[in-house]
Amino acid sequence: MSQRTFSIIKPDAVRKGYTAAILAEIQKAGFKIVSIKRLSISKAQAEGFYHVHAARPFFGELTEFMSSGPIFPMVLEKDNAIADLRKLMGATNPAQAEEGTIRKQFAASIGENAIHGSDAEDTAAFEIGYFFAGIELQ
Ligand code: DAT
Ligand code: MG
Repeated sequence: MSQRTFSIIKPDAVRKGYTAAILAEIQKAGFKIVSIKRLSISKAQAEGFYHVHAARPFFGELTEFMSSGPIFPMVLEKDNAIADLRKLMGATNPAQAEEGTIRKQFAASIGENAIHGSDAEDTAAFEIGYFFAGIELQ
C-alpha cells in the first residue's frame, strides 16, 4: 500500500553538490517526490526536530551540524516507503553501509551522513508536520 515518509538531504551533501545525484537515486528507486523545499534551520529548530535524541551525547554536535547550512526536506511516497527509504539510505555509519546505498556513495562520517529518513509511521507523521503545511502535501 502507498505510504509517505519524510527525508532530508543534509547540509554536508548540499555543500558538496550531491543534491541532484541523491534525488536521482530516490527517483530511480521509485519514490514520488510529493513536496520538497530548500531552507536553513536554526539550532533550536534542529533541536525540536531531533527531540527524541536530546539525551544522547552527540545531540549538540548533531543539531549544530543540521543548522550549519541549507537542507532539502522532502516528503516521499511509494509502497512501503518508510522501510524502503531506510534500505536505500544504508546504515547510519557510512563505513557500515552497503554498496550502492546513498550513505555509502555520498556520506563521509556517522555524524555527517548525507540523508535523513523517518524510522516509523509515527515519526514520519511528526516529521512531515514539522516541515510542511497541509497545503504543500496535495
Ligand atoms: P539515522 O539517521 O540512521 O536514523 P539515528 O536516528 O540513530 O540514525 O541518529 C540520528 C542522527 O544522529 C544520525 O543520522 C547521525 C547522528 N548520530 C547518530 N549516532 C551518532 C554517533 N554515535 N556519533 C555522532 N553522531 C551520531
Ligand atoms: Mg533516526
